[in-house]
Amino acid sequence: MDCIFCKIVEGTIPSKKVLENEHVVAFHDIQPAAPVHILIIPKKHFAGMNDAQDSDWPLIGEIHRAAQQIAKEQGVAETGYRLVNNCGKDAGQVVFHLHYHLLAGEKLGGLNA
Ligand code: IU
Repeated sequence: MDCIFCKIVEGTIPSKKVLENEHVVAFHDIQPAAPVHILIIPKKHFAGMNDAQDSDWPLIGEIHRAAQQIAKEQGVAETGYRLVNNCGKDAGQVVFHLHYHLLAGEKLGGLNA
């Protein structure tokens, strides 16, 4: 399968990883949209949120737990952060391996801004 995020999981494409455990990898986005911009992905490949199976919900929970840990480690837990999943064309999803963006480090625009 030709998936760039699977290659990042395997390590065949380099990334600046901030967290890795049995199920989840997190790394710096190559085109940061905020001072802190980290992508959190499952090691298991699925294209996006629409493809999550019932058995995947614990894994989605693992991603949220990783986000909580990363926010603390990046020093943004108190100032605040946003966790975003883009699902499909209208949301602007361009990489079809499920991922969440953790954005922080400044006052974020958009929702409630
Ligand atoms: P999106 O939710 O699919 O739109 O986000 C994809 C993100 O993946 C986007 O912010 C890219 O900058 C980022 N990215 C990356 O960090 N490394 C890569 O090799 C590729 C995309 I391709």
